[in-house]
Amino acid sequence: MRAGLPAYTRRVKSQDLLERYRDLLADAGERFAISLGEGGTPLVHARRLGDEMGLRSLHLKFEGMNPTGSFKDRGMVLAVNRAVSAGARAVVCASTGNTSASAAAYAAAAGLPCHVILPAGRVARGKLAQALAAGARLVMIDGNFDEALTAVRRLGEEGAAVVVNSINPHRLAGQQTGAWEVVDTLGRAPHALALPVGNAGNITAYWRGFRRYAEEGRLTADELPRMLGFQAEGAAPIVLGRPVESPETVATAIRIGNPASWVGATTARDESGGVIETVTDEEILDTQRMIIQLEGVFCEPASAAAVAGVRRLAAERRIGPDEVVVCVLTGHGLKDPDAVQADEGTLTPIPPELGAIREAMEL
Ligand code: AN7
Repeated sequence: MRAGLPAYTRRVKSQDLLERYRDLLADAGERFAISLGEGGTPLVHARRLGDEMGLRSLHLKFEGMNPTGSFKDRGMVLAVNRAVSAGARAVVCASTGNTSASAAAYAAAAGLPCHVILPAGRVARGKLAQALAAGARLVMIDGNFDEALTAVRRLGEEGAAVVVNSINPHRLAGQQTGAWEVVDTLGRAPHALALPVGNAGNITAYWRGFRRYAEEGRLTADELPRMLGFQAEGAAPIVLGRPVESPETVATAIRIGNPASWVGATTARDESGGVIETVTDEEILDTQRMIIQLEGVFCEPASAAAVAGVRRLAAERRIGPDEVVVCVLTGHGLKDPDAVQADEGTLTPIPPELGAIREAMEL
């Protein structure tokens, strides 16, 4: 801090994510002008959910607690800071929703225009509201995420704007912090780490993060976790071994048919002795409800895919009851209110009379 400036004039405080991991992320003397307080998300020991699944040490890394409600903020903060340093005039991304919400917020904080290319009709309402509210310039295409990303790559090559999708290396660099926080909080690496796989950037970044900690001597090589990735059955290119032309799933965040970090994901799986498998939409929604009703943690459908996968592996005894397992809950449930499946009560009004209310409450 410069002498004479009161502390509150500093936007980035020492506990902020990029400062906490400065030794692993920053160039010498690099200044980070922008932070929204990303990272430092809760790691919840899920005792009731774990009991239900036969796991004694199940933990939920609740990434919905990031400033824009998803894990994307960890990488976006670094990508946008560096775009600003490089003199960018605008940023652009393709998105199934969360990347656009994050890009819009960080670009707003940086005073940069933000363009987002979205698949029409398939972006959850909360995510769309976030991008609109932040003043992003929305372009809806009559196509899917993969087609939007293809266009964005071209726009980036033409120099129209800096691409802040995960093909921007600063995104995955920043997302390694998720792995580092898990190790720092647990005091060790888990035996297994599960996450949903869409464009496959996050599984790539987590594995890179664990490997980096091993190189730094903060973990030993035999402490590295098995990486468990889960795709939705209707959008499972990596599991099938070929791109899916028309991906479909209720978990719109991971409705992706040709992931950009495909090789990163299979490398993480193979080097760690892990798996990438599918879960059905029904398992996803059922597990989303279990997580909130047993733990009070509300995540979006895509995030529940990771827990649904772990649930299946635990039932099949492919994960042992005493293994330390972390599931990354990548996004907040409030992002996608339309996906909520209620099984109790009714939204149909009744007369405001005690008798009728008692009856409705089944007292
Ligand atoms: C909640 O916002 O691809 O495998 O454009 O929003 O790293 O792609 C979102 C992906 C998981 C998959 N969970 O992560 C986008 C986008 C949530 C997500 C994923 C996404 P990657």
